[in-house]
Amino acid sequence: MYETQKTERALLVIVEVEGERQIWSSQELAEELKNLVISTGIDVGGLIFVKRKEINPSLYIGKGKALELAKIVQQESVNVIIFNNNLSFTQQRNLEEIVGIKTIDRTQLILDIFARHAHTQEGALQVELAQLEYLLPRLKGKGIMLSRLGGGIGTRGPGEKKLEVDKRRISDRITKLKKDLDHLKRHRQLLRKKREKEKIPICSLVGYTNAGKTTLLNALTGEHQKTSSYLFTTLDPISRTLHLEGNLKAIVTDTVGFLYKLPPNLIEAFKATLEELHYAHLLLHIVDGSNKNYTKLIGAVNTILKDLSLLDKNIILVFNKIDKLTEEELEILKGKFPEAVFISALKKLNLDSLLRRIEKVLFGETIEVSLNISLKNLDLLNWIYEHAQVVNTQYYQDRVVVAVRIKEGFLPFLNNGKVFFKKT
Ligand SMILES: Nc1nc2c(ncn2[C@@H]2O[C@H](COP(=O)(O)OP(=O)(O)OP(=O)(O)O)[C@@H](O)[C@H]2O)c(=O)[nH]1
Ligand SMILES: [Mg+2]
Repeated sequence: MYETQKTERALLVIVEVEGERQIWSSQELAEELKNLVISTGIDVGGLIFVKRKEINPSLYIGKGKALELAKIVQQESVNVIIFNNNLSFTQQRNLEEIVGIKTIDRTQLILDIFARHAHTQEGALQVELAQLEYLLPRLKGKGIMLSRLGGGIGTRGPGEKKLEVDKRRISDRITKLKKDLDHLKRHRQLLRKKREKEKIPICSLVGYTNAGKTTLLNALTGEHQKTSSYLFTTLDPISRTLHLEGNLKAIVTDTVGFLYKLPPNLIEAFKATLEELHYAHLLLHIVDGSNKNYTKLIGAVNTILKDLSLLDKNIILVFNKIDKLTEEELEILKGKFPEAVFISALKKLNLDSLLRRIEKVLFGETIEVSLNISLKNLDLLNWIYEHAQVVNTQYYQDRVVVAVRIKEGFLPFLNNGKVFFKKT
């Protein structure tokens, strides 16, 4: 459906509005915008900082600044302007009239990256939904040039053919996409029910884009999922089995990366996937410990977790990429976050202590108990041999007494099977 066009060169615009609470400095925002743009395969041709007392409703920036941009466009060979802010349709159209080239905003840029990286049916449907929902309110009246609106950066829009359809058909398509997504959601619910029956706990990886979530999933489960320094590499979360000590198992799931000011309609479109996080027994919040902005990265992720009502989950904070830190830097970090785990997913450093922590949260401490089991209950005996370490067995006529080392998290399960145990 999508075609890659010739290489584009972009002029990036970072607008700082006076009085707006700025968590990130303009330089940091510019750095991130650059990385996002590079992730789309577009060259960065220039960078402009603009300070505004307030947003200009018709142009976002001032007329003078817009004319300045038009001049730069003529001098430098750039063919797209990318704002780090979100523009209204009117602002976008008016700007384009002045600068003479395509002008897109932060949401459109991120939608474009997502469109490139969605490979599964569900991922593609979610991105298309977000793209059309972004587009729809921008279709006011007749005669709007859809090709300029819907085409994303020009490479990954919802396709030429779709751009010719009218508002009505876009609405119909949105309804259809929602229905299809709902269908997939039900399918996932079935899978989840099956897992619940099997009593396998779920551990989900969350974190800022590029933190190393997929690298960690690969390291823990022997997978070979794609990782890269580009942002938003993972859009189609996968689940794999994690084998823990003593025959214990958990499911690890990867998640789409988070970002500061992730467009709300993207979160909305990905809600079904993100809702899965509610069923996780444990979240591993992965942080790129080598990024000097780690506090802001953690804050941005926590904001999204809060919006999704996930902050009351069991969460282990995991600082990744410690191979890039000096001993001293690592010690400082440890001092600041005594509860966190420090690893390198790439170099496989300290993964053991992460696994122990996961086991502890999911299954509790290992304790020794003695169990009194009827010999008729062979299923349970088999289960015990699978999930516990049997230390001693004494046979009687109709029953067996086994002393086992078992994770305390399993005790309620034994009790449901009406086995009485005694701590030894
Ligand atoms: N030095 C170092 N690099 C790492 C480590 N873990 C991951 N990386 C690198 O960081 C980049 C991002 O890794 P990914 O695993 O793709 O990150 P992610 O969190 O899955 O990113 P998205 O899917 O884009 O959200 C890749 O270039 C990895 O090789 C680590 O422990 N040390
Ligand atoms: Mg990933």
